Amino acid sequence: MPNMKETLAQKVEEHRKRTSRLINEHGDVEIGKVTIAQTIGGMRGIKALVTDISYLDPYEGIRFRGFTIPEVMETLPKPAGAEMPYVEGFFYLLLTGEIPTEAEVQEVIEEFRNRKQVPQYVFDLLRTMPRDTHPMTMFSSAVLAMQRDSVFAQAYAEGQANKNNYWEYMYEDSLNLLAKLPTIAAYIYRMKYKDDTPIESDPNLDFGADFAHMMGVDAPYDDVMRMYFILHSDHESGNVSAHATHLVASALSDAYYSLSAGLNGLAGPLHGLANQEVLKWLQELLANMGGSAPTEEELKQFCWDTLNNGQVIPGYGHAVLRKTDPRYMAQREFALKHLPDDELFKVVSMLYDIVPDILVEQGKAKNPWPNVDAHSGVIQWYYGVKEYDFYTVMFGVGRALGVLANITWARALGYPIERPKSVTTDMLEEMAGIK
Ligand code: CMX
Repeated sequence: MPNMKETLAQKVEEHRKRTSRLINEHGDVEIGKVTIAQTIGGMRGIKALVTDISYLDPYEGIRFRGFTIPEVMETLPKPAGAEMPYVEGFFYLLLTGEIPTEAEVQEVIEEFRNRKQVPQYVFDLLRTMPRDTHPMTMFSSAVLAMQRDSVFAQAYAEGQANKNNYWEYMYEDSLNLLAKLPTIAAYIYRMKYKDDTPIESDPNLDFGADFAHMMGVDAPYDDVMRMYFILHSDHESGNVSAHATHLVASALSDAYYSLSAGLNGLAGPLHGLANQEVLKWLQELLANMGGSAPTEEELKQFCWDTLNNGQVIPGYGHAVLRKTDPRYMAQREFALKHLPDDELFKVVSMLYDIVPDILVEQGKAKNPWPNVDAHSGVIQWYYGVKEYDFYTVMFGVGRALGVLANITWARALGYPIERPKSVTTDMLEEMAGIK
């Protein structure tokens, strides 16, 4: 049975022919036009990136390697008694495009087990940082610090790496990194919020279960985290964390530099930090109600107050999606099953009925529906992880699965350094015929 790397190598070989053919024989085919609004407006909708790992349809939502979220949850192998699939098997799917067998998943688990030892200097570094440092700063710094161990950087410096084998070093770095991320994230959590009482990794547990164990939270939190990591993994290449990772990697920076850059982008309130913002906002809302359950009218008023204050309603809207995020729906289904009577979940459900109409009435947001961040914090809160400024770190662990698979493929297909062209405002005015 070929292992994950051998399977990937075969896929890479086949795929390279498709990419070369497109560039060499059809490189001049036009696939779109660019307007002034797109150039000024964050490049929305410009088709300028290629990825086969996930595709985001505005109305259907995300597909991972062609599979919808329910199909992923249904099809991938699961640990005995678990509702959610192994994260390792999901990573196999992202990387190779194939649904792994149980034996193939076990091999990936073994790969991660062999690579999960976090160097002591990472813990030392984290301990030197002021404890009130944002956990995303700690997480990103830890990833960056491990750059000294990059096998790509070393091979490149020693002249061993060439365009044909770059991806193999990127693959090694990506696996080395991924295997360590749950331990680093949980260490930050226990150090910062749980009186500095880190819990050792259990080598017999899978990615999701070991993270839950190191967080010190009982089942079914292992399933919560398998679901969480899978749902947050990938959302095409144009979102800030994926694109930042890809952009930095395009300069032949290694996986450590690249992922750290992506995490820094994820830490922005319009992106990953929104899940922290949602919980903060919900807590303010409840505090405003004096702790009692809010009525529909009170919720509407709070939403309008937020908007009239010039703030966004966190967890709602999206740059690409034009319907309720299926990642929101997957978490809602989980909540309906496991925490239907939770007070916070009830408020979140009420907001789902109220906010879209308000955003439509306000008339600004192109998508009034909830995104993934509107729901993830509520489930964490229910299971006792109430330190909401930690939530984006967990998003980052999940996002690493997608972006590291992507930059491994980008290296394999020889995607070049990114360098879009800029224009001046004068030029745009001339093109618009107003100058
Ligand atoms: N509440 C209030 N106003 C919103 C809004 C929301 N939830 N979503 C969009 N708008 C506003 C925008 O701020 C913008 O206003 P201005 O014209 O005054 O600048 C206008 O509607 C048009 O924006 P858009 O084209 O619909 O949205 P963008 O593609 O520019 O931005 C996003 C997308 C997600 C940043 C935006 O919807 C937003 O800020 N949402 C709240 C934050 C959030 O939930 N982010 C998480 C997204 C998922 C993730 O990456 O994790």
